[in-house]
Amino acid sequence: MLKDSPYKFDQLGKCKTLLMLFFNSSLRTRLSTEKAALQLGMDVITLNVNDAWKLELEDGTTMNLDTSEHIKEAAQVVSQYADIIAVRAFPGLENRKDDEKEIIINSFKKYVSIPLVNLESSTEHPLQALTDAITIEELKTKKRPKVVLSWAPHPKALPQAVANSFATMMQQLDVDFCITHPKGYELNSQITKDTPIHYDQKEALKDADFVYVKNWSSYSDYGKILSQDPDWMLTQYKLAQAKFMHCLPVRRNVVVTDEVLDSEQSIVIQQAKNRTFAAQAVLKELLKEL
Ligand code: AN0
Ligand code: CP
Repeated sequence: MLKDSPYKFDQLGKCKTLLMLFFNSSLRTRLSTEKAALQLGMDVITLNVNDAWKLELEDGTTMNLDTSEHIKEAAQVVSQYADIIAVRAFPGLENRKDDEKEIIINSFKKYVSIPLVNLESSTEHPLQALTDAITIEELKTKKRPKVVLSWAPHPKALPQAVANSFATMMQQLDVDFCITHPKGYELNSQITKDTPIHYDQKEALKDADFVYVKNWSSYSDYGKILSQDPDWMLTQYKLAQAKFMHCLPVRRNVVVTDEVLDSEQSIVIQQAKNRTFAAQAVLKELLKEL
């Protein structure tokens, strides 16, 4: 409905401000969420937090080193400038317990009373998962499609957030869902639950309708790169007749071949387009409550 009439609710956000805070880089999340807010008639303020004062996250510290301002004040201050706040804060990938505390997102939760939107935190990327669900729903040609989440190699250690949220979302849809990755790349079992896991990628990809490719670093050997095996790169042969999905940004010829990305079977551009409508659906619900 929002896709057909993007401006249908352009009065809902009138005189309301969305404040977006980015602790990390973004192309899609930043622009699609801004577009979503504008389509709802909101004003948008965006800050790259690294341009502001360096924030102290821990409680009770003596701040005589390089942090200038505590998140306690910063969160309360900035929330006075907005009606909805949205935050992106990636994990450090050094200490699992620290990352799972979601200290940045949870500090905002603790110190502000306005609605808070997660633009990818240490462990979750919910707006991406909502987008992915919308895209599968739009393009499926059978009632219960087979969806495979496949790990792929990457030169940098990446978070598990996208994979976690995608798995959580697929468990809620009427799809035949499985995950494939090399040994040692098991995601948090509290998230994967009883989702089938295959260590043989070819077996997992058999008869797939949608193949969602994503790299993540090890969860058990936390934040480590255990394999860069190019055999796990997605090729046209392995994709067969399936549609190719990725959240982007993607490294060509490392994660997936040019041939797949440039083919008609790649739906990554449509996926990125749907980011706007996923964000808009969420903001619309939040605005209704204000
Ligand atoms: C990030 C990640 O893997 O979580 C963001 C993806 C949306 N990717 C990179 O840092 C390359
Ligand atoms: N997919 C995604 O979240 O992209 P960005 O990191 O560019 O926002």
